[in-house]
Amino acid sequence: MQEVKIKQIDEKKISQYIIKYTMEDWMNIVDSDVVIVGAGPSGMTAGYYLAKAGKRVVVFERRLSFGGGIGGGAMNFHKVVIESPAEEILKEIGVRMTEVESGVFIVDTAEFMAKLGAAAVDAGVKILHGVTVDDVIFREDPLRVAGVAVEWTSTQMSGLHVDPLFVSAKAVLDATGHDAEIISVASRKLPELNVQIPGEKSAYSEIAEELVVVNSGKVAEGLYSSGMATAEVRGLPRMGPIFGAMLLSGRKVAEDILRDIR
Ligand code: 48F
Repeated sequence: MQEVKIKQIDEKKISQYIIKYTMEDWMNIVDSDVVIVGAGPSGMTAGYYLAKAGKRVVVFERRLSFGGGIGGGAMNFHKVVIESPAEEILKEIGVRMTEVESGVFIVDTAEFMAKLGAAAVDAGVKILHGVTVDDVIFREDPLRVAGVAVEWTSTQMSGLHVDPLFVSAKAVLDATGHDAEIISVASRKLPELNVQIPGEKSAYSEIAEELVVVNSGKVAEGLYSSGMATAEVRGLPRMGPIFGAMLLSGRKVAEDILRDIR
């Protein structure tokens, strides 16, 4: 067997490197162009297009994984359905698909998550895991959302009273899925934003997909929704394990944000 000579590193140097480079990243992250909350399909797609256009984008994800609802597929089956024209996006990032009828594709959930995450990271998106966003920052004259408050997910789970850190941004995207957590907290704490939340309706996949895409976009100045957060905020039906609209709504909201923060 070939001898393998492994470089030896002192424990304190391991710590020093991690701390130094983490803090360097955070010094930039606290002043981002766009904060995206949630590394699900719509959030990562939005991040991919925003970073490709040169914006400084951070995604805060509560969990230690990418993909949000992709991994669970439908009832844990490892396939989801994608419909035209969303396959354009998957082709662009190299996801293999089987066309099961004209304009309808089936994909593997693990490949979908891994390649979407890799595409976003390669485009320049910073994805931070284990971070929960629990509030927004706002400014008056004109009234707008100007960033978010972040906390470690583990701190939140512990129930300890720890104040968050703040991250400023020109745009905040709520890509948190069915609960629209960021828009919900903003509408509750800032009634002057005048955002009502009718709540998501039961399933009607045929119409829900298009409705989610066209309704994704600005909710208030500086605050945007994509994916299932849009269904919650606009009172639209759910659609289950068909994911075309998640990708297309991410692309659509990225285009809207690029127009607004140019
Ligand atoms: O739910 P999720 O996948 O959002 P999406 O992009 O896609 C929805 C589909 O997965 C599926 C569907 C499609 O037909 O119905 O449900 O709308 O991903 C949302 C991500 O946001 C994270 C959460 O852990 C998940 O990975 N998240 C939620 N709230 C917070 C958060 C928060 N407050 N801070 C940080 N991350």
